Amino acid sequence: ITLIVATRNKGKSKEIQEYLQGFPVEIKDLNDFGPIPEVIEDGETFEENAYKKASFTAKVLGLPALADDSGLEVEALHGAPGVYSARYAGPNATDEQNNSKLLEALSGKSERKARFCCVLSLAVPTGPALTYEASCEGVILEAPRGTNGFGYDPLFYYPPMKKTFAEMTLEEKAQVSHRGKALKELKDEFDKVLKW
Ligand code: ITT
Repeated sequence: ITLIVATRNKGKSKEIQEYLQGFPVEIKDLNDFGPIPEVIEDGETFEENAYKKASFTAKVLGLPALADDSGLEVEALHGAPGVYSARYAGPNATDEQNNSKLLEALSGKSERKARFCCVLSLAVPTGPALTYEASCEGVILEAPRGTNGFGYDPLFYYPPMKKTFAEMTLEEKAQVSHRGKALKELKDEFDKVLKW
């Protein structure tokens, strides 16, 4: 079976493909295809956006598709950037620009608790989708640390491992991250997924 990972985010795709290694599926992501119309991510929740991306991709390509909608919820910012995490500093913002904007928004604040959320949606060309979700709690540092990962990883400190996500290896991050935990749920149900 071919499974499409419905993302153009290379950091995300790498984590998902690494995690699903050993699955009896051939994995491709959207960067393996030519131009495909973009899904408009205008949902108010991670779940809505994940479902939109997965079902649209499955329909357009005629193959099962797995989408990940994720983001960072910062307590002192009342849950922002949340579903807007990818474009926090603007429509085509880079990770660096988003991280700078986050540091600015939290400057002078001592309350720095945050949570990464991930919703995975697995869709087939026709029919309903399966949903898996998980989160991971941590703290936003005052300066970046580490060079691995992507997005907000250098600012997201995970106290139990005394490291930021950007200081972890891919394997370490997968064990504790929002995405790793959601993928584990999917993996645990893979027999069901295959029959379905
Ligand atoms: P696709 O929609 O093509 O999958 P995207 O980057 O636009 O790519 P999202 O809309 O789900 O994806 O945005 C998620 C953003 O949240 C992502 O761009 C990062 O800024 C942030 N994010 C999510 N998971 C993360 C992680 O594990 N580490 C760091 N940042 C993360």
